[in-house]
Amino acid sequence: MKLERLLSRMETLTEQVRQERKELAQHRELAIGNVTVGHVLGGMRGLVSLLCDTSSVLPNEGLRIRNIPILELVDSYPEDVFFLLLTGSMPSEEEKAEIRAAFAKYSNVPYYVWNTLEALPPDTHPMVMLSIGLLAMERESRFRQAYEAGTPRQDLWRFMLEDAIILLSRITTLAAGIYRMRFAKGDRIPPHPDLDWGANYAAMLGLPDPNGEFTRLIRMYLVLHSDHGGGNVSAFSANTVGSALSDIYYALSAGFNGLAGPLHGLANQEVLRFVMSIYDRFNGIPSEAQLRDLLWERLHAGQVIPGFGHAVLRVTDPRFIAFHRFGKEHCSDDPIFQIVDLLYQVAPKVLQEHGKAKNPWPNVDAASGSLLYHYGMTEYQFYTVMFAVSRALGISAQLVLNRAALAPIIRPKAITTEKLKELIAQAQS
Ligand code: HAX
Repeated sequence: MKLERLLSRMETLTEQVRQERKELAQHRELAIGNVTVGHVLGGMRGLVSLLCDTSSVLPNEGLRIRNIPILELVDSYPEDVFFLLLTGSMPSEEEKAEIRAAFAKYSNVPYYVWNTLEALPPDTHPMVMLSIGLLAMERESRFRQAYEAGTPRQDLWRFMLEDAIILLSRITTLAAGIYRMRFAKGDRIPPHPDLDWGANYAAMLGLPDPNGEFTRLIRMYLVLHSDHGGGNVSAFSANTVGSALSDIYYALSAGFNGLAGPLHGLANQEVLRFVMSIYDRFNGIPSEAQLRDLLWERLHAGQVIPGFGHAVLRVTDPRFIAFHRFGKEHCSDDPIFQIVDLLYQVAPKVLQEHGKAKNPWPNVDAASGSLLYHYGMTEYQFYTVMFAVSRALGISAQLVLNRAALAPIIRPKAITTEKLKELIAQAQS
């Protein structure tokens, strides 16, 4: 693999990270927070207990990738953002060429993966197909082969990086092939070695793109979803699996299985389903009052408003802002986008009145699907795969960095309800 520049940066970075972790470990006993009963009952929400340097999510601002606000990266190429996630700097022109070539080099998916996917029942969810497709390729993991050959632990990150590049190189081909197979779109479109990662993906999906707008959307989509800190379900699951020195195929597949949940990545599918149901019910775009009534009806029925709220964010998600701007520019006549736009005006007020959601503002999933729909990707069961392909960038970078840092196995402690009661009684007496 010809990645000399990236490898030499990573070597320096690895030294630095290990040194830094050694210094930090001297303060091992210093308390930086309290574990409360609320943390134990509440899914560890807000409990600071992980290190993640690829990106951070600031409640009042949103995502920063290596401290760069996401809105400053919307016009970047996703493979350059992978370089940024990994190393902390944007690539030079030579490094850009190197990473682009590496992402293109391994983009053919082995035949046995297609055979495996073709054997599945035709109504299998595309996220299941993606997860199975990745796991089928596990036999090719260089990381696992290196581990079995007795490679010292401090050198394993190199093989994780090789696996990451190969996997990222292939995942767009795999996802596009799944799209075409699952939704009977015709033959697979092979990867084109001269195209950048995002353009190749757009081309392999095979949707009409007469003026390159869809390709632009896909590049932006891949960047906006590329990473979101280390504590979300998919990143946390993938890193937990990776911490057992399972290779990237196992780890990413595990992360994606979490992404497939409706409270996480499946929300983009749910949003479109919801928007379509609004369109069908009103035979077009509802009035503000009709939409408000419908949202209340939903809340009274104990259902969430998909695309709104967030576990960490307390403002409109900047990724939503980027998609919304794109929609205003390119799809403002599209009724589906118009309903998304109307929801943006009405839903926050309703959620505020309802008074439960800590964040009434739209998240990334509120607009992304309406744009894909506009360009002809009407099969919303596929939207979480779009999210997953993008998130593979960030999770892969995190897995490589964690192996470089010699991060230990993740092993929090669980206690029984009885023990928790006992601890509460002790504290009260
Ligand atoms: N509609 C209705 N009720 C909502 C709500 C919404 N959009 N968002 C939060 N609430 C409710 C919660 O269900 C919770 O109710 P209970 O106390 O009865 O359990 C209460 O408000 C407090 O929740 P919270 O602390 O504000 O939010 P959480 O951290 O518990 O959950 C979620 C965050 C994103 C899961 C939540 O806002 C939600 O379900 N949103 C709708 C689904 C969605 O858009 N998910 C995508 C999130 C982005 C993402 O991760 N993408 O991958």
